[in-house]
Amino acid sequence: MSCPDGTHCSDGVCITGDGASAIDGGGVDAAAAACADNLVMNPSFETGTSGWGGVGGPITQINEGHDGEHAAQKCYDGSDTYYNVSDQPDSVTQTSVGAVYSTSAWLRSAAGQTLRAVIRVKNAAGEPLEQTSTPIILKADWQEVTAQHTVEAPEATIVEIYFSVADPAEVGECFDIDDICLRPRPDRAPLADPAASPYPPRLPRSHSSGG
Ligand SMILES: [Ca+2]
Ligand SMILES: [Ca+2]
Repeated sequence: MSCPDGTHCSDGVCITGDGASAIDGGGVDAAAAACADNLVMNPSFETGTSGWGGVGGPITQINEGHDGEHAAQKCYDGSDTYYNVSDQPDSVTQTSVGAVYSTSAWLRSAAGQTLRAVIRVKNAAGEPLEQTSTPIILKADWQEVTAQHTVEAPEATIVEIYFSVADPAEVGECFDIDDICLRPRPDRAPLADPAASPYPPRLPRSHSSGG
């Protein structure tokens, strides 16, 4: 069934957005549905690039998207040794030990750069404490990259995400990004059910270690 603008279909009923994901009415419905608890403010760039910044060059809205009609493009201008797209301001301002976050985004670049998707945790002063990153080699077609991080530092306060090319090949290279998700996972560490673990299963230990 089809629903009016600003609503979406759920179990055959047209309902309005669920608060956190109802940023605007401009074509973010698919992304919102795929990332219901999204912590980022502007995940799909349908109305611009607000909520995103980064170093090493400008970020602009482009008229093609993985989700919707638009994405963001980041281009290297040589002003730093690397370039990235970073949430601005940082997406999470209060976290705690044991909290688990997952992020995902869709990226593309015909230049074939290696990019890292990073979840970084900082203290209240904004100093980095810990991070997890996933590398991806960009291609001309859209690809999804994901990363997950469990907060461990007692002074952890802020959580941010960024998507960074550490070794640009040349000034003027760019990558496109769209459909960004950051959400808390309900399964705070430690995970009780191995079958539900997002991590690869551990190799069985020696039987002699039992007791
Ligand atoms: Ca989009
Ligand atoms: Ca940031």
